[in-house]
Amino acid sequence: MKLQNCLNQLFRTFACQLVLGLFLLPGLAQSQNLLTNTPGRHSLSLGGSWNYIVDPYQTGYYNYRLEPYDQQKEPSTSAFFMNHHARDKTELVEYDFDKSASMTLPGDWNSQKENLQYYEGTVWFKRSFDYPDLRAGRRLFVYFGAVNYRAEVYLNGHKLGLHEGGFTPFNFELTTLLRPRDNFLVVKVDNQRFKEAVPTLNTDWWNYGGITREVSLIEEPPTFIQDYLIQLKKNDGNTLAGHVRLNAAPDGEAVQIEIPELGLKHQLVTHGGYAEFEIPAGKISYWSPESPKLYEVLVSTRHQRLREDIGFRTISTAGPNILLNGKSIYLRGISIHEENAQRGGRAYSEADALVALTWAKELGCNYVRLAHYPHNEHMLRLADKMGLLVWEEIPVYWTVDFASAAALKSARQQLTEAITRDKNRASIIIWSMANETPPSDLRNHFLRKLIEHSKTLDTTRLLSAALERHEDKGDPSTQIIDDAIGEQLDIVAFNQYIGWYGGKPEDAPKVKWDIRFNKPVLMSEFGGSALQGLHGARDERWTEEYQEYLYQQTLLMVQAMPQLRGLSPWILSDFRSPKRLLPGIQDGWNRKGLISNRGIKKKAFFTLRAFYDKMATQYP
Ligand code: GCB
Repeated sequence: MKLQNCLNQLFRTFACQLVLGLFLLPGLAQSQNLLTNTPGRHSLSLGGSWNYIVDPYQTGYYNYRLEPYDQQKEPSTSAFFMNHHARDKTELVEYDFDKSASMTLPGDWNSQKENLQYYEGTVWFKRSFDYPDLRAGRRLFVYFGAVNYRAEVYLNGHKLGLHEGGFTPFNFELTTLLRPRDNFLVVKVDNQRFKEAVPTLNTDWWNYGGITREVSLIEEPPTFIQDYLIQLKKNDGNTLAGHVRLNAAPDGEAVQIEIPELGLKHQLVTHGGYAEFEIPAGKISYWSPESPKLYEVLVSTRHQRLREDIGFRTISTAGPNILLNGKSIYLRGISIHEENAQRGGRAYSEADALVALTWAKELGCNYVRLAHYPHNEHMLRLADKMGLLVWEEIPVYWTVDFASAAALKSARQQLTEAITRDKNRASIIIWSMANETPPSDLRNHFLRKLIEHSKTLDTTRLLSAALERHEDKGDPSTQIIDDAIGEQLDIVAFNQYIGWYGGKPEDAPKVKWDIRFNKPVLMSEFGGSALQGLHGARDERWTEEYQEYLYQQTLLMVQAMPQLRGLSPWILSDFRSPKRLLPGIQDGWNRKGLISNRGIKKKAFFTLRAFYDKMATQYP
């Protein structure tokens, strides 16, 4: 009897692991399988109206013993992902997507529904669709631009996988579960903050929840082009280098790379679904902010052809200089959060991206810092077209749990997904690992792992992180930049708020800087808050005059810093932050924008613009 019990137990454990494996494996495997150049693929948007259920107790996920339904062999019809409807009048069913409210996706829930403004927790989304025409052998994927923070995705009652990280894309294959009609896709979204998440519990921005970027169905042939890289080789403006990866393929699959305008046609043959190449670039025109030249690139196999507009430029450093196509440049930048302040909520559309980048251009920028997480792909594609250099960042922000293996795993995954998605964008010159993280051995280890990891994914960009300065104990007028992680970075960037969080604006030009690296240096943030329309003396907090004066004084300091190769002041426009609570002034907004949440420019906008106009002529 004892033996029988033991065998039963063993069987249950095995069965449980098998079920867990079946449910979870696709999710774990997904980030290697990210489809890139999605705008160039055959796809169908699932944007529009989705039904949703707000579920703060996760009633649709756990039974009353708090056991997850999706880890049971035959999930109960009480599980919301079963999208069950009562078969007759006797059956008890306590949810109904079709009778629940709806919201428009992509979009966050906080800005769309007043009662969800502060909500952090689980919301279930459901959308039904038909897909009658999937030809034999073809494959179908569901692609999410981003879901904040944790997404569990189910089709027709079966789990496709799980994704964590609120600002990067992921996809799951649907093919075997698909029906011609009446499919139901259910997504459980949870934006609850937690310590080991990236970002962690504490941030200075709104934790917008939801399916915040586009959702689409992408159809592929049986053997398809998963991903490719095509950029100028590191430090070599005459060679195009990269690789093509098929989803899986026998050896010997032929791939063709074409750039018609350059008369370039190159044949590759895959080994294990993968091929690398180096091709003479010929008479190529380099991409730059002044001349953002993009070429039509075609990548094809006998099954499919993908097209994409790609620019080519080199980026490197020499001592304190940043060299774009071999020429020293000064980065006239601005930091940007991904928010449409006027409409309210997370920015998601190309039109949103155009508003922000047009403002940056008006400000005289040649560069933007996309803070504090990877932005929507629209931003990068537009930056490529408009000629803006880009700093892209992952949300390793402030007090991420550097001791946690789960946090490191998540940060690595977000970095992988960001670089995988954006590595062909000429605009991106910097991958940033972190923002204002407190130095310690654990932090250094964590960031080193990320630095090593990013080098395995892309060697052509410069690596940086927004660090902090500290005061010289013996001489308070001296500020030191010596964060040990700077040794591993190509560019040392630091944030400073002299005149706002400490001291007065007029202290700034008196500061002596002791920067202990022979590398290019960027001031990745400075600034102060002003309520647009509030006027007063230049020493009166919150007035436009205070902010203007702070910019004037900081820019005097900036001009006396010979190692500095650029700035990205904080920030283009006011943005929502639950930490900013001063009534009548902040009311839930961080007011450091140069433009208000109504789209009105503050005085400091023009101060910075005048400085950038001057820099553009001095440092063309
Ligand atoms: C910082 C942070 C940024 C904040 C900003 C502020 O140093 O990097 O996320 O929003 O300061 O306004 O205090």
